[in-house]
Amino acid sequence: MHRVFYMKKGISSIVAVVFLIAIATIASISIYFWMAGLTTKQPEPTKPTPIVANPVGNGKVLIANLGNKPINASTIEVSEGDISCPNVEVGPGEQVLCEVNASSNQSIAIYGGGTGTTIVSGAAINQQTTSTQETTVQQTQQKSWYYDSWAYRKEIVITENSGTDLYNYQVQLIFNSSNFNFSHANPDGSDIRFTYLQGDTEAIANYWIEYWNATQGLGVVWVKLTLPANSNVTVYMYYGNPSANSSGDPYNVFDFYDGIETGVSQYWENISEAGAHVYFKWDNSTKSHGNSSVRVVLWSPAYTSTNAIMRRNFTVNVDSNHGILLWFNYSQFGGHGEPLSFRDQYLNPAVNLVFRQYYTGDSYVVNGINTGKILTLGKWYRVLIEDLNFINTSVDVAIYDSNMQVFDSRNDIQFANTNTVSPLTMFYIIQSSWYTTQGAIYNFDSLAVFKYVEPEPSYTFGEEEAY
Ligand SMILES: [Ca+2]
Repeated sequence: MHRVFYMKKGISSIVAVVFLIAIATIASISIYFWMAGLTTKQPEPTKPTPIVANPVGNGKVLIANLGNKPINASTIEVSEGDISCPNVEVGPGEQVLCEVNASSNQSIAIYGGGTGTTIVSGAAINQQTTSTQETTVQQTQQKSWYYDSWAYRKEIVITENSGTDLYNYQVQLIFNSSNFNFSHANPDGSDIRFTYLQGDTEAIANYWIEYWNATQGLGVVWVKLTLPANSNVTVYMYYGNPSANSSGDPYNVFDFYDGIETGVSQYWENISEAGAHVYFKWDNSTKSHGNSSVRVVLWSPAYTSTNAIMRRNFTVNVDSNHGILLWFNYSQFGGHGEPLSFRDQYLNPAVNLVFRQYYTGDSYVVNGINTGKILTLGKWYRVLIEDLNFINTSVDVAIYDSNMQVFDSRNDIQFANTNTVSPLTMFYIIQSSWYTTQGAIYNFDSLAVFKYVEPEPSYTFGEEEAY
């Protein structure tokens, strides 16, 4: 018995070990497949992106993306009738204007972004714009207050004047001591925020502070809005929160923006002719906005027609419905430096907007015209170019100093050759060759493309409200 017992016990131990190994192996395999199953699990369904629809009359509905993800306007649908929206991506805080074909007294549901429903009445859609504005006024009086940690807000009514529906249009707002109490906001404007009214709902509007100086009592801010033709949009500017940090982002505002914040990007291309010298450097010691700008040294050592050229694709087609913004700062004049040169894809000089100053003491030149104005070395200037209609030669150029005071402006600039290619697709900086001893050295920053129509939208400021 003992012997058998021991033998049984011995066999039993081996069997137990084998069983343990088998169980461990099976468990490992099971856990492996369970984990593998987890990792290949189907993704969570996309959460609905909330939208709100605001009838603006004349068969049109303004639809706003209240979520934090883009939606595609072409996927917006209605429960009854037809809806026609531009096939564009509508980012967070952006709006799109859609046309709705609904019967006069019908309530329809509008779906967007995979999602939530908003009910609007067909009667509201079809009513005249004038009565819609009355409705908006009543809704304004309901006194929503989007940012409840902010002490003040000011109503700004934006009016579309060109008779065209403007999608995601960058409205340039000028604040001064007669329309704004700078002492109620942070000295650098870091607490300002913008919303726009959609029915009785406020939605965040994207914005960028280009300039803000409380001591001087001057601010320039770009706010992106969709504006139905000949209609008003109500905007609220919030301010009065000392602990708020700046949140404006030019990349969310402009059609194109390059702030040179993370080095000279791969988008800049050196297409210089042989022999030309190009230094194109990221520079965090001199900048107009953010952390850095780009420092450009272009030099053509030969006394021949050698060109040093850097170019960057705009990523949008720049035509008469766009404007261009740029900040620049010379540290050396020289040669035929052309820091602002807008040409077509064939480098067609007929659409070249030459902007240059040859040497210290010379006045600068725009499109071959001596302006009689002398730029100062080491100072930032801002140039705003609007009405880019090269075919009709009506380009407007305004130069501002670093305090946003007008330094010079040139309207309806004429070009020698009106037979030009439009739109512009690239931005060039060019140094021609004629002087062998030095080239131009300058920094530039905040290259932006914005939408532009004439007449531009206008705006009126309401009274300050306290929370
Ligand atoms: Ca910058």
